[in-house]
This record gives sequence, structure tokens and C-alpha cells, in this order.
Amino acid sequence: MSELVKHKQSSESKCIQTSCPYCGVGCGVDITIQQGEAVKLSGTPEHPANFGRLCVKGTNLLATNHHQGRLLHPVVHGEQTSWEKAIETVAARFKQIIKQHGPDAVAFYGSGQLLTEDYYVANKLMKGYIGSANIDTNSRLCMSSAVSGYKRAFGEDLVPCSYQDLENTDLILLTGSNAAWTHPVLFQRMEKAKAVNPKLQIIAIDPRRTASAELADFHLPIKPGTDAALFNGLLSFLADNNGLDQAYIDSYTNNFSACLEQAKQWTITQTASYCDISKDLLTRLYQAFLTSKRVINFFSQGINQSSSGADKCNAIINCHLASGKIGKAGSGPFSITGQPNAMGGREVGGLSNLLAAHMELDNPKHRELVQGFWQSPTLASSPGYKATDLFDKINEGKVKAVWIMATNPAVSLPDRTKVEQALSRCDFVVVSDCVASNDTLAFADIKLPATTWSEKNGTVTNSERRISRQRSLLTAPGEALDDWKIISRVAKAMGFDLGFNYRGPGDIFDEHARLTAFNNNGERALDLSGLTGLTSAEYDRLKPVQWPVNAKYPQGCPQVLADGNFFTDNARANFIEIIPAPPKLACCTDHPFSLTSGRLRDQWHTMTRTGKANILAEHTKAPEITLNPEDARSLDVAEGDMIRVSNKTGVIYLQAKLSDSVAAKQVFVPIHWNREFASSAVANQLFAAIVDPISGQPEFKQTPVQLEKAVIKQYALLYSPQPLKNFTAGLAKGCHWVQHLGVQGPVYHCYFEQKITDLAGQLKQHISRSIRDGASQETQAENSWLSYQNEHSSQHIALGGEGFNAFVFISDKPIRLDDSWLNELLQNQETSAEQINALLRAKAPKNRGRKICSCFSVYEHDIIEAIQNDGINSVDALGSALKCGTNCGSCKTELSSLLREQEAIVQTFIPSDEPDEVIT
Ligand SMILES: Nc1nc2c(c(=O)[nH]1)N[C@H]1C(S)=C(S)[C@@H](COP(=O)(O)OP(=O)(O)OC[C@H]3O[C@@H](n4cnc5c(=O)[nH]c(N)nc54)[C@H](O)[C@@H]3O)O[C@H]1N2
Ligand SMILES: Nc1nc2c(c(=O)[nH]1)N[C@H]1C(S)=C(S)[C@@H](COP(=O)(O)OP(=O)(O)OC[C@H]3O[C@@H](n4cnc5c(=O)[nH]c(N)nc54)[C@H](O)[C@@H]3O)O[C@H]1N2
Ligand code: SF4
Ligand SMILES: [Mo]
Repeated sequence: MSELVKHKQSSESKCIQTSCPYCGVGCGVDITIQQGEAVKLSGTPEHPANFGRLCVKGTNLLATNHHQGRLLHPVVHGEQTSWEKAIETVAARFKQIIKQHGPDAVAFYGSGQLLTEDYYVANKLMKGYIGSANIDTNSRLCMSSAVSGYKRAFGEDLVPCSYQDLENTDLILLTGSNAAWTHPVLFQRMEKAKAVNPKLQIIAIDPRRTASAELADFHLPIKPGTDAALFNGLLSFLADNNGLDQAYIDSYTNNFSACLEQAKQWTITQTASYCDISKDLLTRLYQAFLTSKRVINFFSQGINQSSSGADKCNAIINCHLASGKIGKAGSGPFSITGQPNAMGGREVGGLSNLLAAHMELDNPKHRELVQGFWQSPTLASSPGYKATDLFDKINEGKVKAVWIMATNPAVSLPDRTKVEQALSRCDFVVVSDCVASNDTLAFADIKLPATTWSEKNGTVTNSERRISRQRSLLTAPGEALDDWKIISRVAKAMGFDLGFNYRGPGDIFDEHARLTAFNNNGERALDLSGLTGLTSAEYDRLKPVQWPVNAKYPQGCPQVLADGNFFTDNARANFIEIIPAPPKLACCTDHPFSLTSGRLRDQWHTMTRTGKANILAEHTKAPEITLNPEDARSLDVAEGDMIRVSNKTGVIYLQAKLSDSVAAKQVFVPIHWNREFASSAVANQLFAAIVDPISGQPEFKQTPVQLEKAVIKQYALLYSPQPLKNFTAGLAKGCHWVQHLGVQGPVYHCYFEQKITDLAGQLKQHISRSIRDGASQETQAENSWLSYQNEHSSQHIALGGEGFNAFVFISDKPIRLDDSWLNELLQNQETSAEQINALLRAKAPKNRGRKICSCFSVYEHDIIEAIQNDGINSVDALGSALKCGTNCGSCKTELSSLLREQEAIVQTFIPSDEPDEVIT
């Protein structure tokens, strides 16, 4: 087990409350610190986001919180250096470029995973001191369509709902959201609400039948990219069926008739045909909306990540305004935030078209107000570059220096090849990160070690506008520093002494709160006047609270739009006319499959945190492409086969996963895998940088691709005691590898398009070298290899030494072994050479499939067996028999789909023509 981080004071046991660093639900977590170590974690019972619940990622936070792989010291041009030197280098280079080429030649690229205080300081430095608005963040990839939608409709980026609305409603539409995996604690709250009130209806709108659809009364598998038409059709249906709230429309809104005029052409027949669903299902959806008094539309990236994402958001908002199902408990258009603090970033102006405190760059009054408040030497006067433009400008040489903080754009931005080009062409790339190595750090001139969750101290705002504290529990490793501190030090080194003298995050929060209150006069909903002037003890004790927090709402406010007062020029909400647009790239003969990308249950983004825990790898160990069995048949592809996925933007290789959860001619790939974990599986090799012209958000949910079965001539499986450096460089071309963390160390699966001569020798060398390079193991590795070859010329090799170090399997056929069997062997330190030899010849047990329940280690096959042999027919009964799903509950939807689809799954699980590779 990895080294556990030390607590600041090695004292007796105590509990510290903080919030989870993953998704925008913003769950509270209680952490017990004992003798300097974080020893126990549980959900905070009284936190209003989760009331004690946690999902599988939150539950396993401590397993990911070790120091292996951390960036511990500043690195300047490859050399470890002091902070003074690093700060001086960054400041001097930024100053020089600004002097020579102007302020717009530099940029910051940040993240919704920064704390509000980090973000505030970065925004202030760029907009108020450097004088450019070139600060954008990964929220551009995530929330910017929702921001545009809300701003166009309400005049301010205002999410008008609360989590408790999910429990007090009659209908929840899950639109383009796989909440069961992505916002699991909210999903559990819906599950509970439905159990308590069976009349609560849930409808899933998603081209895929996701885990979330399991809870739904019914699922609308619409054609990808057609949501705007669906909601135009709804508006038209409401108008035709007495579903309008004319009094609300008359008193509180603008532009209704023009909007309805546009929507009118979307009749049921027209819409059903455009969305490719039956009129029946469509009518059921529309009837449910019409007849439900309270409706929440819970929407996420299936809506936002589109070349017309802002319009899709407004198509949703239009329906709520027209029916008056807004500003009331249990009703409203609820955009669910992805990252833990994307919302906080939006509050302080963390996008290149925003100013700060929900004020606008193009509003002279706001500019004067902010500059006056900051007393800053300058202020950006026009919007800066949005994320994808920014990387284009870097490519063109217009932006010469970029500082990337808490995001991994080489993986997460569209068009990986272009991003790589930009990063290698850029004169000066600074990266602040907590890990020592990721795909973006590979391009950094300067690497700055940042603190991260459990070390950082500040605030975050969740999806329901609730501000919570993230508290520091443990001492930072090495020389890692808080992001706000790094930014402030660079600001001062650039000569901006006055604006950045903060003693701690409390000072920054206070300044931010005062700015939201400054000359507010009710003009901006974001008003934290009730949180100004906190003492440092009060800031430390701050309880979760929903903004606005002011004289009117001293305890915060769950219902922001209750009074029908909006933040537009005439204080009325705007209807926006929507002309539905299909995805920019259409499928064609060369690229007949529509590919979508998204998230898996147990991984977070580019895996820099979740990839560190073996337990989280168990659910899905390799990047897979999900395709319909019908398509698999026509491509002659079986479960587990390697598939080449390509289009004009790029090519990747993934293993086939067969499932009718995706329709024919549609496929799904996860976003998580990157070069640290796989040679050729970055989803963004396939997405061109096509963005919404209003929000700048990329079209990440639809791209046309071609699929081909890759011809693999040789397979290898490696269990290594430590990561193998330069793994790809050491192997021949045409090798695709995937790595996951096993119990003892990394496990590599390799697929060779050509047969390699003496592959065994090469792999032996690779591992031996890596072990010799490793500081802790000085074994006579070369002498300790044992080899076994069976009559099918499959080769199995084990490296003994002191104990038992490595395994290599080589075969011409796919190798399917049960990990847990090998882990047992690898953990057995006493194994003798004879035993190893015997073990090498032993018959490997059958693969048990995915680990469905992480909490109690229950595998797919055990569950299928229980269903088939013991006649179990409910999720609860499975829980009683196997315990699965009875702790965090994250796997309950999968249990339910296994129950329902067990026959289909069993079929795809047994390889159709080739037997599993076994050692005989
Ligand atoms: N486990 C896990 N949880 C996470 C994250 C993570 O990395 N891992 N990341 C967090 C972040 S930052 C974010 S932004 C959220 C994202 O949360 P979600 O938006 O729920 O997640 P995604 O998987 O990106 O996409 C949601 C769904 O959109 C569907 N979709 C695709 N095209 C369309 C379409 O045209 N119309 C409709 N209606 N649906 C469509 C996809 O099939 C997919 O099921 O998750 C957060 N939570
Ligand atoms: N094709 C496709 N692409 C997508 C998406 C999609 O659905 N499809 N989704 C998009 C969305 S919604 C999002 S949010 C992005 C996410 O994409 P990224 O933001 O690129 O992903 P992360 O892995 O979260 O990157 C965070 C980085 O910050 C580091 N880090 C963690 N904590 C700290 C800290 O406190 N300080 C500093 N300085 N560093 C820290 C981590 O080690 C990691 O390297 O991906 C986007 N890209
Ligand atoms: S739902 Fe899970 S990942 Fe999201 S904040 Fe809660 S515990 Fe963390
Ligand atoms: Mo996101």
C-alpha cells in the first residue's frame, strides 16, 4: 500500500469537514485524522448536498491521495530549481513578451477544479494588471453553453434550482445526462424520491440507454443532436394543448410570440420524424410535461457540448418560461455543473468574455466599477480568446506564452494533434499541476508544483449555487504551493505589488464577496454581501450556503427567481427563437458511424487522480468502444477485438464492447484514457475543433467515424512491479498498449499488428531495465526468469527475484486471464522457483468480468450466476445474497440492467469463436 500522507500536527484523532473534489454535486466529506494520517472518510451527514451519502469515487478518495507521482519541486527547462528562480523566470518572460508584443500575446488557461480564491487572483492578474482578457478555462468545454443560455434568457448566469427541488417535483427529465455515473449522489436522491413518491415520473432523453435510464419510467433514444427540435416541439404542443401560463408570459417575459411562431412548425409528426422516435413516445413525453404541475429539466453535456449548445439550452428554458414552471419549488431548467468549482469560476469571471462578480467586459459601467474596486493600473476592454481560439492563436504565433493551471488540455481539448502542435510551437509554456507527468506537462518549459485536494484551503460552489469550504487536512508534499500563492508571487515579481498582498484564502474570499456587493443595488443576483467581513475563524467555520447571501436572504436563498424579477434591461426574461441545427459534421459513406464521447462510473477525466487507485480500475480496465451487436456482426467483430476508429481528424484503437445500449450505427467512447495509460486511445484525436459560435463550447457529443477490425498478430500481457519508462519507444511500431493499475503495480496489455521476433526477449529486457533503474529493487533480474511454452506456442514467463516480481504472457490469440488469480500469485512473496513453474503451467481460472460492486468486490459473473442459478430477480435480492449495491449504491443501476439484460450479456461475454487462452 502506498505511503500515507502526514498530517500537519501529529496529534490525537480529529475530524475535519471538507468537500469532495470531483463532481459538481459538491458532497461534504468528514475525514478522520489519526496520528498524522487520514484514516477514515465518510459523507457529512448534515451537508445539504449529500446528507451523508457518497458515491464510489468519493468513497475511495483516500486510496487516491498518496504522494506517488506528485510533482514535488519547480522544474525550469528540465532542471529542478528553487521557487525564487522559477517565479522570477515566469515573471520575467511574461513581462518581456508583454513589453514586446502587447498584453494579448500572453494567456492563462485554467480549470473548474481551481478553488474560487485561486481563480479570483488569476482573473484579477490577467484582466486588471496585465490588461488582457485572455483567461479562459476548461469550463468552456463544459458549462459555457449553459452560461450563454441563462444569460440570454435571464440576463445573468443564474441556475434557478436547488437539489431539494428534485425531491419535491412531479417530473424529472434527464436530458443528455448520465447522472447515475456522473452525478451519482443526486441520482440517489432521485431514486429515493421515487421510492417515497412512486408518482414521481422520470424520463431519460439520451441516444444511449445509459445506466441512468434504468430509473426512468421510459427512455427516449432520440437521434443524436436533435434536442432543440424536441423542445421546440414541446413548446408548440403546450401552445396547442392549453399548456401555456399566459399570465406569467404577460407579466414577466419578452418575445414570446416570435419564439412561438418559430416553434409552431414543429408538430408531433415533424418532430418525431426529425428526432427519429415514435410519435407515441414523443406524445407521452409532451403529455407528462403538460400534466405535471412541477417539472425539473436536469440537463448536462448531451445538451451543452454541441455546435448549437446555447440554443438547445434556450429551447429548454423557453418551455419552462412558457408554462410558468420556473421560480417555484420543484420546477425549472436545471443545468448540472460538471466540475466541483466550475460555478465558482463563473462567479469570479473565469471565462474570457466575463469580467468578475457576474459583470460584463463590454459594459463600461461594469468596467469602471471593477477597476475602481481593484484600484488596478488597467482593465481589459474587450473579450479575450476562448479556449479553442486560444490554441489556434498559439499555433499562429499570436499568443506566445501560456500558463496552464489544473487542466490537461492535450487530452481534453478537441483535435489533439492541433493542440500538440500549438504546445510545441508556443514560445513559453508554464504548467501548474500536482502530478509530475501528464500529456500536457510533456510540453512544459516550466513545471510548477501545486497543492491539491486535502492540502488546499478555500471555497467551491456546487451546481445549486451552494458555497462550501474545502479545508486543508494534510501537509503538502515537497515544495508544492497553493495556486493562489503561486499566482500572487508571480504577480508581485512582475511588479504588481499592491493588488496581491493576501495573507490567506480568507482575505481573497472577502475581497471577492465585497466585489459582488459593490454598487450592487439589486442589479446582480450574485450578491455575497452577507459573507463580507468574516473573521478568519468565521471563514474557517463557514457552513455550506446558497447564494445570494445578503440582507434579504441572510441564510442564503434556494429560490432565486421566485419574484419573477430577471436581470435583463427591462427585468423580464427573454424567449429566444430557436432554429434547430444538426451536428456540423454529418455521417457519410466513408464515415457511417456517429460517435459520442462521455464518462465512465469510476474514472475522473484524464485519470490523474482516479488512475492512482487499483480499486477504481476494476470496473473498466481498458478503453472500450461500445457498439451495437448488429454492427459488430457486419464488421465481423467479437467482444474484446481491437477496433481501429478513424475519421479526418485522427485515429484511435479501442477494444470492442458489444451492447444494444447504443443503437445501430452509433458508438460510444470514454474520454478518460490518455498517453499515460494507453498508446492510442485519446478520444479527442477524433473530435475536430468545431464550436458553438455563441458559447464557444466544442461539439464533443457527435462526430462521424469509420470502424475497422484491427488485425492483431500477437498479444502480450505484462505484470510489472513498477511503471515501465518509455514503454512505447522501446517497442516496435504498430504496438497498441493499455495500462491499468493492478494490486502490485501496473498491468500492460499489448497488441501487435506485426509479429515481433523475440518479443519475449524484448519484454524481458524492458522489465529488467526498469527494475534495475528503480531505486528500491536491486535484483539480479536477468538470471531469474523462468519460462514455459505450451504446444500452441504461447509463452509464459515469470521473473522471480526476492519474491516474485513480474509475469509476461505472449500469445497469438487474445489473452483473457483473471486478474485476481495473478494478483494472488504476485502477492505471495514466498513462492519458490518450483512453485512458480508449477503455477505457470496451472490452468487459469475463468475471467470473472467487471467488478460491478467496488465496495464489496462483486464481479459481473458472480452476479449473472446468482441470477441464473439462484433465481434472483431484484436488485434488493442481489444485495441480500451478495451484498452488492448495499453500501454506496453506485452500482445499483448496473445490477438492474444485468437483471434485465442478463441473457444478452451472457451471450456477448463468452467469446464466440476462440476459446480463452489458458495455460495448460
Ligand atoms: N464518473 C465521473 N463523473 C463525472 C465526471 C467524470 O469524469 N467521471 N466528470 C464531471 C464533469 S466535468 C462533467 S461535465 C459531468 C458530465 O456529466 P454528463 O453530461 O452526465 O456525462 P457525459 O457522459 O459526458 O454525457 C452525458 C450523456 O449525453 C448523451 N448524449 C450524447 N449525445 C446526445 C444528444 O444529442 N442528446 C442527448 N439528449 N444526449 C446526448 C451521452 O450518451 C451521455 O450519456 O460529469 C461530472 N461527473
Ligand atoms: N471528447 C470529449 N472531450 C471532453 C469532454 C467530453 O465529454 N468529450 N468533456 C470536457 C469537460 S466537460 C471537461 S470538464 C474537461 C476536463 O478535462 P481536464 O480539465 O483537462 O481534465 P483533468 O484530468 O480534470 O485535469 C485536471 C488537471 O489538474 C491537475 N490538478 C488537480 N488538482 C489541482 C490543483 O489543485 N491545482 C493544480 N494546479 N492542478 C491540479 C490534475 O493533476 C490534472 O492534470 O474535458 C473536456 N473534454
Ligand atoms: S457525487 Fe460522488 S463524485 Fe460527486 S461530489 Fe459526491 S461523492 Fe464526490
Ligand atoms: Mo466538465
